[in-house]
Amino acid sequence: MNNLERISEALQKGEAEKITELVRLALTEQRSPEEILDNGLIEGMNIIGVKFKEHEIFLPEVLMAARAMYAGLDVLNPLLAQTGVKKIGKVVLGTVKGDLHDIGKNLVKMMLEGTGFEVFDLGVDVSADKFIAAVREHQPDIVAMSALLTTTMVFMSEVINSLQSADLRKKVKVIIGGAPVTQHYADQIGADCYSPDAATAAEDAKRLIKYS
Ligand code: B1M
Repeated sequence: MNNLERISEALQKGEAEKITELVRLALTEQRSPEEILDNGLIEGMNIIGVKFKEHEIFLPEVLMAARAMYAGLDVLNPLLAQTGVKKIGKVVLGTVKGDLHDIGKNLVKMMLEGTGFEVFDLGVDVSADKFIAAVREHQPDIVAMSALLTTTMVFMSEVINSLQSADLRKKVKVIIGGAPVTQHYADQIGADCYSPDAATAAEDAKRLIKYS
């Protein structure tokens, strides 16, 4: 078993301290932070998702896995989001109303910051009103929304409608993402962009503000 497989296994067991150790070790083996993230941490979390769906494990195990994921991200964060990059634009980011999943959203934040965006992170369970207030306050170039539940992705459309009613829609680009979200859904609700993963979200954000 290689170290990435060990990371995936430790994540599934919720072994946060071991994850910290294994991620550091993988870095000393010259593995890139992206490889450790994709083939170690996210790989383990995907297996957790399948086991949860098939009722092989329950919420406490998923929470432990999430905690272990954050232990790994704590080590990778400074490497993924290189600090000191010149700011190229502003993003208001949040997980939509009713939704408490924040691991993917936090990855998007890291990647955006690494690319040079200033990110105003509204957290989880963010209502349309909160998004609108943040847009008024921070005047961002982009509003970015994450949703992990089929029952909450509908609130993305509510935010876009509220931006329209508040006469703010033309002032911002809207990027959406999260496991149940698709390009088709983005087209349907009038978002400017669907990004399948955090790294692509950062590239798309740059493209949308025409930064080259
Ligand atoms: Co939840 N959960 N969960 N959960 N959970 C899912 C999403 C689920 C698919 C599990 C399953 O059944 N297989 C299922 C949703 C089913 C559905 O609606 N289709 C589910 C459910 C049902 C629930 C509860 C309802 C369970 C319950 O209470 N009975 C409950 C809901 C709570 C709520 O939100 N109101 C719940 C709770 C939880 C925990 C709190 C225990 C925990 C979250 C902890 C946390 O986030 N702090 C949790 C977890 C961890 C998961 C799974 C296992 C993993 C999610 C994750 O973090 N993945 C998940 C199964 C799965 O997705 N395989 C599941 C890793 C992360 C890196 O991926 O977030 O997809 P992801 O982000 C990706 C892309 O989607 C993308 O970039 C990332 C990769 O680079 N992305 C964006 C995300 N946001 C983006 C935004 C962008 C662009 C890209 O632009 C703005």
